[in-house]
Amino acid sequence: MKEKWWKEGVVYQIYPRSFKDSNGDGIGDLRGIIEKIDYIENLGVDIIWLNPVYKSPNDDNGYDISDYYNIMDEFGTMADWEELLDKLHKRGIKLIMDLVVNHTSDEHKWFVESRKSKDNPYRDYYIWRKGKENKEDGKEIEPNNWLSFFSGSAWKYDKTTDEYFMHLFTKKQPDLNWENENVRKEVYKMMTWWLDKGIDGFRMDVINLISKVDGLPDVPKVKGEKYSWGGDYFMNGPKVEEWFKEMNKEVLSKYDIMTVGECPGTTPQEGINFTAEENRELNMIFQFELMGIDSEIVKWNTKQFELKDIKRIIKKWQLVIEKGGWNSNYLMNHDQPRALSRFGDDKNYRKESAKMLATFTLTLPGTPYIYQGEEIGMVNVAFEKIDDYKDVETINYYNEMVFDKKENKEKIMKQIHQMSRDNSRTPMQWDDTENAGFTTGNSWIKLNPSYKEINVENDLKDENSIYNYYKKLIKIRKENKELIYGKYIEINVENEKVMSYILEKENSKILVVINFFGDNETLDLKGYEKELLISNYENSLEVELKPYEARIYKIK
Ligand code: ISL
Ligand code: CA
Repeated sequence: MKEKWWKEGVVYQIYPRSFKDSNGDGIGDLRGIIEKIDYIENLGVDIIWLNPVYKSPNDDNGYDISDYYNIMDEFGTMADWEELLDKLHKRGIKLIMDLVVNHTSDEHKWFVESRKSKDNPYRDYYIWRKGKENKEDGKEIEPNNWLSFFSGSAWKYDKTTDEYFMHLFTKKQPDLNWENENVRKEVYKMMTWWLDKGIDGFRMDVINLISKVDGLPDVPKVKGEKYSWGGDYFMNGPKVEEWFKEMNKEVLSKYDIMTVGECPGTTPQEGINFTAEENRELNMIFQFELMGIDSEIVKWNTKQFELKDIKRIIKKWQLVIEKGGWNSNYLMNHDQPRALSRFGDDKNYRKESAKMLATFTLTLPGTPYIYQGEEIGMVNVAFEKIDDYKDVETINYYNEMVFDKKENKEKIMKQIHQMSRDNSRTPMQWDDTENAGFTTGNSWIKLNPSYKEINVENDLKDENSIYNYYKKLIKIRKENKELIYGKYIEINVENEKVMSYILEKENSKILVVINFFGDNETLDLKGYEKELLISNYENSLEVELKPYEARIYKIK
């Protein structure tokens, strides 16, 4: 297997709005990140993925870009950004930027032009269609019945030209028309511009959505619903690989960079197609299978996850690596609830289960991603009032369920407490002073009151903190290349509570044992002559695993 820096590196994701505010306006910013470089470096991570910092009206917190070539005012200036890049590079930390090109903001100049008239040169930059006649009552309806990611139709009517434009996300995020060669050229030009500024790669937002099926047909109707999920018609569509290859040839292949494509709804076979080296497309993708193990049909309908699903998913995605591609491993990001609250126990075993989950993410083949706050065991928040939520997906969901569908408000708030994206977007908890040291002003979103106890300052002081455990794990990962390039061999497959696997590289082996739940378990490891590298408990017994206990051994 070829060695690559992006296989060996550990990624730390920064959501700038919530990381550190440097000027008291309540919004995290680039100078705030600069202030915290020591902190990041000390953790031992190698690569930063920065969520979008481009000009944006912030309908979807920066994922609605109105100018790809400039920095959002709230976040600072291009000079601040350049200083950040320079300072990171001086410490040997790489920076990958978010690339959001499935859609733009409706305030982007291309869209402002596009909506003006049917013969505008930018018209075809977006996906415009006429409405169609509803057979039942003869009234005009949307061009098709696709549901948007964030509730309601994926189309919006525009009076000026009496047509509809497609938006798979919010109404302020019109989808670009990748069929148009000029669109692709503009995107490649913009990517080149950023790469020439010295960045180290891209995290590509919903990049497997750029190719929609021909004719944009209706999806089979879900009974009682006006709009239905059309994923099959726009995920991994017919031209997606052709355009990945083109992008690679025109742009990516010219630089020593890393690319990770966010690809919801992707199978391992597609993962292989997108990432196998000889295909010259992407380096790795984010697949979503683990994010679905605790819900049914829609993310809001949650259920208890089962370890057998985790085992099955992890095993099956090893195929991607075996076939010459690469994986990425994450348990959360800015779109997901806090992993610790979701897959661990944030009340009785907060530290133990946070360390357990860290052990899992950092010992699987593939590149690991840590999301800000995960390294100190931050937990979900439960705001009482819907007004305290800022995320457009959450607010749209609440409105649809409570006002349109007359669902019980308490039930919906409970779902929001569990699954809202704002769970991961409350500000980083630096210390126990007012506003957790995040801002001296009014924070753009309320803080999680847990900051009195859970904060960076406490974790830095405590030798046995979650933060220091992450630090040790990262070091262990670097010192034991089996954890990066080793072959994944699952053992005790039938065990429904404990996950254990061996990573083998040239006859050298690492054994990982993880109790995923809050009960004591027994596991016979007598057959292995081994040395303990790390555990989340001080005194590990030979056969008994304590609640959420995780251990890494070197096999002799
Ligand atoms: O957030 C989700 C579920 O709660 C996902 O469905 C998410 O919308 C999907 O993974 C795409 O996410 C990305 O693109 C969105 C943006 O809102 C997300 O923040 C981004 O990560 C549109 O740009
Ligand atoms: Ca600020």
